[in-house]
Amino acid sequence: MFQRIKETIDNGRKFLVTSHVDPDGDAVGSAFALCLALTGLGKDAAVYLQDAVPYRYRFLPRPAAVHHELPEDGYDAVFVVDCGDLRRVGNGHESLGHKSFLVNIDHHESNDAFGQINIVDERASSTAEILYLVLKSLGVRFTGDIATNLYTAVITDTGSFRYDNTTERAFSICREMVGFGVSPVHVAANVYENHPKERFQLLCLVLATLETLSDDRIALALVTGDMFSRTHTSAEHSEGFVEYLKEIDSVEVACLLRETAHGKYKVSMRSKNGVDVASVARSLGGGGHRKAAGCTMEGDLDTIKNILIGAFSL
Ligand SMILES: [Mn+2]
Repeated sequence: MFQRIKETIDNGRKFLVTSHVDPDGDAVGSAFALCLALTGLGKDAAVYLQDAVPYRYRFLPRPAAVHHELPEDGYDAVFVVDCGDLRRVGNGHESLGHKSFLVNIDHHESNDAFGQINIVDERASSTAEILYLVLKSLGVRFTGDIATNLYTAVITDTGSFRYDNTTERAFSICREMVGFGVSPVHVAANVYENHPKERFQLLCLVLATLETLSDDRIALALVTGDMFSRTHTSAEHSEGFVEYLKEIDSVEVACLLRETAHGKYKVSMRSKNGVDVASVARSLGGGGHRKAAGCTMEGDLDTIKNILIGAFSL
């Protein structure tokens, strides 16, 4: 299954690894791990991420070349990790789509197989889990740096082994990575206990907008540009807020609406039991996983709320 990836790497010299805008732990960890592995195989490799690495992932051991502007082409292949859709790469995705040989490694059910090689397994806990298997098949030596990236990717995408993508394999990969030198307490301290106090000032404003709908089965909260400026924060500080809404006992679906421009919102959705938020997100032009998905919506808030309530039919 991974033979074509091996041939691509064996026959190439220069590679680019990229992932999605607003990168999460799986995006950063997978991109860094793959780039470090390619470098370890003697290749010339670089990472391109449109957005800056969020503060909580800055401790991750990083490759020498991490770009936030798409570098000139000339790559033998571009690895796109953790992106269900090439547009999620952000700036430069069109030129990548036209000019490059793309290797798509992902675990989103909504992945549309945009690559020349597609390794997509929606049963994998994380892209890092698939990557682990790819790197094993390539005979990569797992350094402590690669292991820390893969471990962090798996724990963040499984919500620290709380979500239903938490499988025996997710645990066993993490166990193996600890064997390669990962310090779980070091990772947890950076990812979960390293927030600036401004995050909590922002959270106060966001929680003040909390409302529950459809007999308390839908929880909805709002983050506006004004809240970011009042608390001197940005989108990275609101990562994970939607998870708090899901902690309400009666809630089946949690939605966080983040204003990205006037009248434009990035909607993050999470579900607890049977509701498939990926299909709702897809019907609204977005994508994701059954229990964690997102889309972009435009218009006035009441209309958006009504569309969401109707779409979830709860
Ligand atoms: Mn992921």
